[in-house]
Amino acid sequence: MSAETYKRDAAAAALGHVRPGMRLGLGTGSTARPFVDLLGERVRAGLDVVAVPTSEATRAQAEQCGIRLTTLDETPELDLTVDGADEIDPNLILIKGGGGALLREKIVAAASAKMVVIADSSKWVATLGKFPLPIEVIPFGLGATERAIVGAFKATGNAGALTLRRDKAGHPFVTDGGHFILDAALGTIADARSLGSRLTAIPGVVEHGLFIGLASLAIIAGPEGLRTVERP
Ligand code: DER
Repeated sequence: MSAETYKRDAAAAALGHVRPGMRLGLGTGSTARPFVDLLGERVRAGLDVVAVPTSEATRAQAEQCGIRLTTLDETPELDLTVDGADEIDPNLILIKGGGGALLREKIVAAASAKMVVIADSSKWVATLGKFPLPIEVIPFGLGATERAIVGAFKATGNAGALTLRRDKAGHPFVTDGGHFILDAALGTIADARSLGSRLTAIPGVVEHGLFIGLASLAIIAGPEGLRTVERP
């Protein structure tokens, strides 16, 4: 079985948490995509939900699927967000942002009573950090912001190269919010909580890809089947 099949299995299981009338957050990426497709099938069969997409890509997909959309201005409290992740640790701390949507993903997850993270088993790790940590930054003052980020690494026992993410044409990758992304190859993340707090305190940092205390349930699909993990 392929990773794509496992992603779809996890997405299908997450659909079991959706109830009529719910206000949903729709994640972004290759695992969230089958969830949106499957939700669209239910909607076309009569399920009444309303949803906030976490990216322009998800908005376009959800519109095509016929899912009724809203915004956090109209609907500031959501019942459930379903999203993928780049890494998930046993405390359900996540690294997200591989697809560049971490800012809207975090805003939507934080506005939700519950976040369910869905993934194939390759995303489950004992220790976070093999996947480079995405950090969304304001283009103005990039050099100074990079320097401050390196300082935050040192202060929290972390180290690793920072790389400005680029698109296929070699230009800096620009997020839906008009920002850049720095990917931090830390290898292993020491003390995710204090690293997250230090990064948040840097003026040029818009958001970082550590999702701490947001996901309450993980649905992981792999060769051994499906398993669910609750946040300890
Ligand atoms: O960019 C993101 O945050 C995505 O949700 C990412 O975390 C998961 O993407 P994937 O499902 O394509 O691996």
